[in-house]
Order: sequence, then C-alpha cells, then structure tokens
Amino acid sequence: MKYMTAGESHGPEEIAIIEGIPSGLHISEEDINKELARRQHGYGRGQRQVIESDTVKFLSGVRHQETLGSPITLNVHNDDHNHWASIMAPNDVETDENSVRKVMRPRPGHADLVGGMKYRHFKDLRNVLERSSARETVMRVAVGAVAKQLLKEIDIDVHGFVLNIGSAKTNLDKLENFKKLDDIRQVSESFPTRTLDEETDKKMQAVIDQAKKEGNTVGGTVQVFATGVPAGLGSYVTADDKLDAKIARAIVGINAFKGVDFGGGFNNAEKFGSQVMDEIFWSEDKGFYRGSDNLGGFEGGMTTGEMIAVRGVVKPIPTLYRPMHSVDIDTHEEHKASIERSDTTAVTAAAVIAESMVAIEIAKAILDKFDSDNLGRLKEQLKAYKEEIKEF
Ligand code: EPS
Repeated sequence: MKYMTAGESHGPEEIAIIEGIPSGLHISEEDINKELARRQHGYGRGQRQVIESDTVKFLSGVRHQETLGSPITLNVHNDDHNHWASIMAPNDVETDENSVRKVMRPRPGHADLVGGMKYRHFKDLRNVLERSSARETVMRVAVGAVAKQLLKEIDIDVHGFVLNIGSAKTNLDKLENFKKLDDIRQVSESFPTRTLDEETDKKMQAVIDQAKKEGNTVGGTVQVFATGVPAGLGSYVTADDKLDAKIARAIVGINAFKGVDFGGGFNNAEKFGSQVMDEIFWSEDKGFYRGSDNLGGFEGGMTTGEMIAVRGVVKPIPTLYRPMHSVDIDTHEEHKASIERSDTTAVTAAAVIAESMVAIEIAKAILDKFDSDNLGRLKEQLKAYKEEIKEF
C-alpha cells in the first residue's frame, strides 16, 4: 500500500490517491467523514474550522461501497477556497488585485523562510505556507480512515488521545477500569481536549484560554495505542524494514511533531534493564506473551504481539498573534513576523492524525507481508500465520 496527497491550504481541493488496498473491503464516505470530523473538532482550534465541514468524495476505486483493488482517489473540498479564489487562481497571471495577502516576514518555527530560500519563492512566502500548512493532514486522516477500516476487519484497533497540553497533564492511572482500547476511546472522545479525565480537561482548557488571551500558542504530547497486532510485523534484518522506525518516521512527518518514543520511551533511559525488559511467559491459549509492555510492542524492529504504544511531541503552532522577531525577505529590515489566522493549539487534532499514521504503517506492514489482492484471502493467510506463531 502506498499513497500520495496533493492540495494547497486555500486551493480548491485536497486529494489523496491510495494504491494497494485489497478488493472486497466494505467502506463508505460516511466511515471516512466520521474521522474527518474528529480531526476538525477539539478545544483550541481556530476560525478556519468554522468555515470547513470536511467531507470526502470517492473519485475512484470504490463501487457499491466496496473497494475494487484499483487506486482509490479521495477528494475533500476546501470550503474556504471561495474567499481565496483569485489569490490562489492557477490560470490567471499575477496582478495587483490577486497578489494581496503576500507573506514577506517569515514566522519563526514555520517552513516559511527555509522553504522560500530552497524553492526561490522570494516574492511571496505564501507559495511555501500553502503546502506546508497542516491543512494537508485532512487527507492523511482520510487515508488513515481507509487503513483503519481494513484493520478493523482483522481485529486491530488503533486509538490516539492527548496526554498533555502545556503544563496540564494526565496519565493512564486516571483510567482505573481500562480493559480494552475502546474504554479509552469512549472516555477521551467525550472531552473537547481528547484527554482522559475531567480535571485535566478543565486544566487543559485553561492553559489554552490563557495562551489565546496572550496571543500565544501551546503544544503537547499525544499517545497512540494499537491492539490486536500480531507478532512478527517488520523485521530486524535491515534498518529499512524495522516497523518501529517506519512509525517513528511517519509520526515525525506530521506537521509540528518534534519527537517520538515507544512504550516507556525516554523514561526508560533512567531505569535499569530489569525494570525495562518485558518478561516472557507462555500459556496454552495465548502462546508466548509478555508480563509488561515497557518497550511499546517492539523488539528488534518487529511487533511482539503486545499493544503498540507510541507517543509524539507536538510543538506549539508557530503563528503567534503577538508575533516574534523576523526580517522582511524583500527589504531585509527587522520586523515582527507575519500573522496568519491560526489555531491556539492543534494537539487534539494531532492525536487523530498520529492515530491515522500509525494505522497506515500497520496496514502497510500487513499488506506487505500477506497476499493482499483480496480481503478474504488476506484474512485466511493472517489466520494461518497467527495459528503458526501460536504453535511456536
Ligand atoms: C494552518 C493555519 C490555519 C489552520 C490550518 C493550518 O489555516 P488558516 O490559515 O486557513 O486559518 O486552521 O489547519 C487547517 C486548515 C486544518 O484543516 O487543519 C497552518 O498554517 O499550518
């Protein structure tokens, strides 16, 4: 499975083309729209989300709500494009009227300056920010929704939620009766900050309100769990085939993500080996299993069969309403950075995007390993493989 996205933030359309999804997977636009809505809504999002109501259209690859095995084209319309039609017009030459809203004073932390230097768009950094904008993540969530639909068919569940926003933090101890991933889903999806408990939700909202009041922004940490993943996806044989490495790349590839870890992650660096390794057990019904999951479901770049646990660090959004020091790219004079309408935080959206990226990487690993022309055949092969590893 592979995919590609295209689209500018205020251009007419966002597009994704996915190749390699098996035939026979039941999917509807509605299944995808639910995920797009999760990405859009969340405490701290800006005015753009009031304008957009993201809904997908299938342009190819799906017939009568079933995949055909051919490339699936997904399309989300940018409702905001109406307000930008002449500024973003592909066919009109540049005039005084359509060259308003130029961006000349790069925002520290955004792709503006380096993107301008690299692609030589020195007359207008809008040429950079339109594509570097996190608007593009709408399509990654759409692709992730297709991946999750596939994973659901093979009993793999993936969910992302928020651990901290600024100084407001939750942890798993707040969930006393957590038995399955769906319990976390029910709780975290009930809070506008997508966190685990009411007290932290209120604290997070206060942190976001404070940042907004001060013309500032705030980042955070998201956690993604995946259950039902069989042992042996990925490989220790080459660095390129390590599935944890692919997931790490996919997470840091999301706009604004600056860090990733697995299981106990960075905290494991402070512990002894005996506190970190996941001890091995065996039972008749499960085969091999572990007594803990400190390594986040990976050993040697391969899934162990335990829950995958990945965290991602999201930096605060670079667009500040009280802007920082910058330099005009035309005059080289000192100025405050440009202000573009933006969110106070997008950590709640980031949890859904990270969830989507983990789902995409697991789906890719499954489809690489097994015959994936048809969903039924994939299921048969996976069942045989699971039986085989249980008998090891
Ligand atoms: C973004 C700036 C804002 C965000 C946008 C990402 O867009 P606008 O400038 O149109 O207000 O809302 O995110 C989305 C549009 C989205 O759908 O997530 C940026 O500069 O990265």
